Amino acid sequence: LGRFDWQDPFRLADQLTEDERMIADSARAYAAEKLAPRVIAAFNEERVEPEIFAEMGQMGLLGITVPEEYGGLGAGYVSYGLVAREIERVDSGYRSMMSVQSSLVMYPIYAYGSEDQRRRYLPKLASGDWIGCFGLTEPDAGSDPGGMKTRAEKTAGGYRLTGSKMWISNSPVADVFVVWAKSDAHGGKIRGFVLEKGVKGLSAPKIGNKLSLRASVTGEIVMDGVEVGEDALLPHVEGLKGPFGCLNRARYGISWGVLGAAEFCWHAARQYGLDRKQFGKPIAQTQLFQRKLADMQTEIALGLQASLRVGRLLDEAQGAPEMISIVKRNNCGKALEIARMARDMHGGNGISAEFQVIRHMLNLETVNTYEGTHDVHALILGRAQTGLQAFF
Ligand code: TGC
Ligand code: FAD
Repeated sequence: LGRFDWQDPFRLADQLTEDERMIADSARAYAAEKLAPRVIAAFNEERVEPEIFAEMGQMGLLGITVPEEYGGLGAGYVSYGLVAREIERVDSGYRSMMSVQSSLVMYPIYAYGSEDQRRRYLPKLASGDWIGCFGLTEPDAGSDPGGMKTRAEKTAGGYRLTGSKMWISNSPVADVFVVWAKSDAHGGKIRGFVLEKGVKGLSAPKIGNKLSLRASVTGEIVMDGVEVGEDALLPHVEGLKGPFGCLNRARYGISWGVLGAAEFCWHAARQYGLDRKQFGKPIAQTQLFQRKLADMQTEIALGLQASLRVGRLLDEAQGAPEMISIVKRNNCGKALEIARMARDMHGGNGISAEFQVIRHMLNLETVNTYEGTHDVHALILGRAQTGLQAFF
């Protein structure tokens, strides 16, 4: 008979390569030593710490799937998922910072950019010297990004961009803005542009008063007739498949990340149940408490196996967007339920910042919404099995 490790029921660790284990271990050590000690204050004070990008860059955690010649690690998607899991074990906001930079800024510049754009941006984004953001969502176009109003008009030397983006991670501290706009010169098709901080007409005001993801800064992107050269256009993609190609990668990473947050909550609830006595015995010695622990362990173990499978398929260029919708939707929804359960299992202490489970719970509300809401992914999967679109 095999051994059973309650923390790793299906022995995920045995299914990884030596390199993958090393990358996960170093991300875990960084997250525990550098991120965990500052997160409670950062969340409470809604304070973003841009130096985290440079720290992550030094650890090789930014753009790890990008080839080494552009500053990445040239690692696979399983490694990327393992890093997301370790960072989000501390906070979803920190994972957001990492995944926007990697999947939503470095990936499109690598996959859709010119050689000049790759050389100009990727090494500085990989080192964390430059911070990137990704502008797709608008005030009136969230789940339906095809309804965007931002326009790029042709000028003599390039384009003039006008419009505004809403709910953009990292934008107030960003140096590099990947934005999506309908381009008159391309028959109104959606095109990607790379803008740089400081260009006239570009601003990125912070959105305050968030009660979720407070350790990661979120803002608008306002483009008031921003003039850029032809070299700002991402030449190799057009249409919604441009931004969706990036979202596939980020959504997949999120499917691992949220399980890191869920594992934190599960372990915290277990320990709390062992320490806390009521009615003369540890609350972990009650049937209801143990059933909750069993549910948490089961959902996390199943979710991790599913994400590992999708990651292996992505590494073999066999991954499909619908597979990613299954793991993004399932793992976010399950992680949110687990965080809510862990909050309950901590009783009154569960609402204290010190015990951390309510912070994860609040963060996961955002993660369940961004990158395609739980229900939008249900509709993607419904369409894939019926052939009938139910979006409109
Ligand atoms: P639809 O007709 O389905 O597709 C339009 C075109 O796009 C292609 N496509 C994809 N390509 C690659 N990967 C995918 N996953 C793709 N999904 C669609 C499709 O083949 C088609 O191409 P073509 O060549 O035929 O034109 O488009 P639709 O307008 O009906 O959209 C449907 C829907 C609802 C699925 C889509 O709009 C959607 O997914 N909405 C959710 C929006 C979303 O996820 N926004 C995310 C914003 S970014 C963000 O949240 C970052 S947070 C990051 C952080 O802080 O960590
Ligand atoms: P809506 O689309 O208005 O949805 C509201 C509700 O209606 C949801 O429950 C949804 O499921 C439901 N709904 C919508 N359409 C349908 C339908 N057809 N059928 C049934 N139900 C439907 N965007 C970026 O571009 N870049 C970023 O970096 C970024 N970072 C973010 C960071 C944070 C903290 C947050 C909160 C959001 C971020 N977003 C970002 C935006 C995010 O992707 C959107 O919030 C998300 O796509 C949902 O869009 P919406 O908020 O407009 O909600």
